[in-house]
Amino acid sequence: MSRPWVLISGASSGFGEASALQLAREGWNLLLTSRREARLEAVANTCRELGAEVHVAAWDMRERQDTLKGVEHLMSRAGIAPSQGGTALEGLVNNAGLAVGKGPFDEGLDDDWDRMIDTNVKGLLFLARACVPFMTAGSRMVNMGSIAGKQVYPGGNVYCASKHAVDALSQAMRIDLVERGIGVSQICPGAAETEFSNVRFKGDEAAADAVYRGFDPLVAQDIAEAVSFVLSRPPHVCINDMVIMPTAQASAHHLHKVPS
Ligand code: NDP
Ligand code: 8X3
Repeated sequence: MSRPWVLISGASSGFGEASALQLAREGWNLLLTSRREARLEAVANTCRELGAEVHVAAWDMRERQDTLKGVEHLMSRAGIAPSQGGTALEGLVNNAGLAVGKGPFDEGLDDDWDRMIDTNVKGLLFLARACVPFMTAGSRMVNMGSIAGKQVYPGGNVYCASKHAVDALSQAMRIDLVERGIGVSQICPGAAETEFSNVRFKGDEAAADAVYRGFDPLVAQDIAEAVSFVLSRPPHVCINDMVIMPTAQASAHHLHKVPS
């Protein structure tokens, strides 16, 4: 049997990179995207060593035309053309996203708000819409939500709003795609140590490190295994929503930290 194809956004680091490696090990072929091409190529080469066929394309998901062109390019490289009786895209991991800044909304910066809303909400929509024509009954979409899409916390305002939008869109997409047999899942992690906080705090490594000090956070591999679980359910099963937290984090507001 030929290996199924999955497209992963945000594959240059964190959850996306770990998911690419996990799925390559499990027999998937990969289409990888993000903005940093050299990082994508490095991930792709490791996945190829694991036996996967891999194609990469770098673009900024905030650009709708680039997203459309990027998806068409990747589908053509992989020979994915279900409308012509060809193979289909069996998985989409809509993972790229970011937080930028943390503080009261009335001190928020326009550029930070634009980056979060344009990437986490509109970018996710652009990619999903571009990929659906290449999916068929049995294909699955996995949207990367967050505990920030279930609860809000101090200083999280716009990031939380963007992830609440992902929560709403995941439910709406599930409704819109049910008659086509395409399953839509959402994974909502709590605190996970990736490049997320380095991006949020704009390269302030001390601030980023402090987020994860005093407890055992999730690591990218924890989420990669959840992505793999969701994608590998039998055709009649759809995991609608999965909230995954570090054991030390009981909610967005309750993090048990032990001073070192
Ligand atoms: P990382 O910063 O490690 O990864 C984010 C990925 O998104 C990178 O590959 C980045 O690639 C890509 N990306 C960001 N902006 C764009 C853009 N405009 N166009 C294309 N790609 C983009 O963080 P995580 O792995 O932690 O984050 C992945 C997802 O998980 C995000 O949606 C995040 O909100 C969510 N999340 C993270 C949690 C955490 O605690 N870490 C918890 C809950 C959810 P590049 O820079 O190369 O473009
Ligand atoms: C990332 C987790 O709690 O920093 O989505 O918002 S949190």
